[in-house]
Amino acid sequence: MKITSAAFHISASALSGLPEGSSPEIVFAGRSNVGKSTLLNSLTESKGLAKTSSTPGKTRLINYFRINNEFFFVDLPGYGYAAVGQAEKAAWGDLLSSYIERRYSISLIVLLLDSRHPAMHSDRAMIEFLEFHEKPYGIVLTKYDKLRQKDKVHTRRVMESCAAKAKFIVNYSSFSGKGKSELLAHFDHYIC
Ligand SMILES: Nc1nc2c(ncn2[C@@H]2O[C@H](COP(=O)(O)OP(=O)(O)OP(=O)(O)O)[C@@H](O)[C@H]2O)c(=O)[nH]1
Ligand SMILES: [Mg+2]
Repeated sequence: MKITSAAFHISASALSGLPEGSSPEIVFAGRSNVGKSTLLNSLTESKGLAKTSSTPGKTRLINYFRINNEFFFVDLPGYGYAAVGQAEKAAWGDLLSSYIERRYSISLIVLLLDSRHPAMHSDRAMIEFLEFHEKPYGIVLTKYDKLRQKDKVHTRRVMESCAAKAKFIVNYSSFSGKGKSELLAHFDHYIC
């Protein structure tokens, strides 16, 4: 897949605010600060399209980006952000789970995991959730530029064992561009 255009479309804080219609959606999910928004910018080669920050909790809404005038990339708020209160955490959790469970136009969920800590409790819970609901998902191991050489094989093995139904596992660095063409090639299978 080649990305020829990318533009912000809409932000929503509730399911009722999501776009109508049946354009397919490729959704980026993962813990806060794992690099979802940076990955979206890297794929679309547009630096400021999705807002990024070194402080967790930057993305707080469901953000839609129109790609190639054909489908959407969806940038989700991260889960597991410690600094928000319990009530807000629960509300986000409800919004994310009901979005993933009920939104029929989702054609692929890309679950981002930090390659240095790939199987944290909240990530395993997300994988279980996706597998239980039989959602098509693939894994991107982010910040691969920071992973030590000696940990690479271990990280891969851990992922293969705990994400049995993942359609793919891609090593990614938004800084070097590693994994980008591989990931875009996977997307071809989900956008007709
Ligand atoms: N070294 C390295 N840092 C990265 C990479 N991708 C993202 N980062 C850094 O990770 C931090 C978080 O990036 P974001 O893209 O804002 O993370 P997010 O998952 O969207 O976070 P929330 O919006 O809080 O859920 C930023 O400081 C990025 O520069 C990468 O591939 N390599
Ligand atoms: Mg973000």
